[in-house]
Amino acid sequence: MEVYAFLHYSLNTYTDQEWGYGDEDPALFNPTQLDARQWAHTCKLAGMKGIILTAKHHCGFCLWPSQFTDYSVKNSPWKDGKGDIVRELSEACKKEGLRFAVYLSPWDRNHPQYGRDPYLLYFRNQLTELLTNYGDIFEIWFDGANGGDGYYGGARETRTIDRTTYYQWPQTFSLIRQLQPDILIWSDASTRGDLRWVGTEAGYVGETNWSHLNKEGKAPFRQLHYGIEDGELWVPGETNTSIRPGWFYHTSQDTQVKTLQQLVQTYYKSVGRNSTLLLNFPITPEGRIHPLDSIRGQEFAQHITKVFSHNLAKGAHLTATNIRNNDKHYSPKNLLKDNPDTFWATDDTVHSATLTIQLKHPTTINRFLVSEYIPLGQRVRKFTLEAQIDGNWTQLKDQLSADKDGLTTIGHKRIICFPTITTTQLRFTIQSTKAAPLISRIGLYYDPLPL
Ligand code: FUL
Repeated sequence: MEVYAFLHYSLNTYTDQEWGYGDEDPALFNPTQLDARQWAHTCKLAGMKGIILTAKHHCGFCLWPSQFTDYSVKNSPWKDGKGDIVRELSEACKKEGLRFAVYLSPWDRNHPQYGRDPYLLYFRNQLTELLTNYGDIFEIWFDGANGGDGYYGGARETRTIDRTTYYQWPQTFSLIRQLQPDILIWSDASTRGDLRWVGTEAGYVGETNWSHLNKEGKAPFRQLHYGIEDGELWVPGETNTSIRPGWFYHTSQDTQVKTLQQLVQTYYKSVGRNSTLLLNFPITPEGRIHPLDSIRGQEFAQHITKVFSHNLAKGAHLTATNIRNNDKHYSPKNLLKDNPDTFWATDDTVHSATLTIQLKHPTTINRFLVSEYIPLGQRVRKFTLEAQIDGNWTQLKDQLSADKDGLTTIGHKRIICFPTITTTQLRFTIQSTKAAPLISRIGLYYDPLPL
């Protein structure tokens, strides 16, 4: 899905907070222009394929009228307590052709039983409501922040839990998979989910980014950020970040919306590094995505579409040092087709190979895109990219990379950002791979926006 949206909305929106304590009055929740269609339409125009909504954040306030608590929209003045934001957004997403997903905070600073056994039943009841009543849910997001001080039904105390055991994740996961067999579970709990946090919320993943993790419990930063080359499980990275400094809306941050340049860099450092990008828009107290964020989101999508809709390698002559069985089925010609199901492959014994790209005319470029055929795994460890410049083969470096090892993993998509050059010939060399490389796509592009 490459790029999808996060929407943060709760009582925090009305108290100018990031984390509610759990005692905030539901009467504060009173949007005057709430329009889930505006959210969905804005995300669609921002090039997003789906939306994840904070159905319940740490404060415990529910954006749907859960039958298991009074701490929800049903006790707010909005629509006289008859509204359901999860319903409105799931329907708006359907209309826009977007997929829909939910964030449900395991930590609940309002619930009297949080930290004790009965809360688990409550948590699973809520999961069941969300995963039963709102159609297909593509992802469920379980925040890593868990336990601490809170209101807890008036107790106003600190409750710590063992986040690896308290939620009994194995049972909770099987309930989820039973209710929504195709769902992706985002979790950094002891039981592996289907997607992993990349260890930072600043909007970038490691240049080396394996989509694998191991089965063991909690992963340290290195493993989250770079993946594990020989990990047994397929757990791709999802890069989450906000278009503003905060996740929730604060008027004081209207001047700090990320610039187009920052968003494009974030794209290169996430989608361009074999990760998805989960970009957050905060909802305003009126119940809208702010015009500044909405316009920036559209500029971002338009920019990416403009740059990547013209593959300047189209029409190039491609030759490879090895083609699997010399069979045209695996020819490098596949690399310029729009068909993601075909690829260039080498013989099983060949683990290094060079592809030469002969362009028809001198061409000005500064981006190289390459994709592996992911259904058969992520394989490439190391590669180089060279261009003929003034009669010399010159190594092209990734300007956004701090990795001294040179160019490493590829995965679903890797975009190399190098300084602008004009050339007619390039060489893409796979130097090391875990098995015969299977490359499904290459592209050359020019992005006029400075990095
Ligand atoms: C964090 C939370 O504590 C933030 O409030 C936010 O929801 C972010 C996406 O995840 O861990």
